[in-house]
Amino acid sequence: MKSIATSVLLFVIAAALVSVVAVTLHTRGGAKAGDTTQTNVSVVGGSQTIEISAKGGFSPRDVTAKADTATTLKIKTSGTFDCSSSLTIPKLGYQTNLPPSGETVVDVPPQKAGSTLTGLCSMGMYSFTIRFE
Ligand SMILES: [Cu+2]
Repeated sequence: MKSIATSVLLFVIAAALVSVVAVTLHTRGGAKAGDTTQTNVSVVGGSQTIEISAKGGFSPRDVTAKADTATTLKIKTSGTFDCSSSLTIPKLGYQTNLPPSGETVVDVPPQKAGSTLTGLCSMGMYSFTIRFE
């Protein structure tokens, strides 16, 4: 009898763990779907601002933005001491060392539809890409 009770208990614990994992995966899926709504791109008065955070890489890594629009890139750092603080945007001939914490503004001239702009850490290990449509 005792062993049956133990088996039931183990089954209940296993079921609980499985549902926790399922909920966690589902929540992650939701967060990914949220990324595509692009909360980091805002368009105000004919120009757009794109926010990207740099710490252990860049986030978000894939951004879709409006073509033919003056663009302000805001790179946010917060306790960033890894190499993602060394940012280059080859297409713009831009290179800077981001402060450990703060906001760095990069003015990006209007880009053609279908073009992309890629930012890299100094070693090319981390990157982000903005697609203009
Ligand atoms: Cu790097």
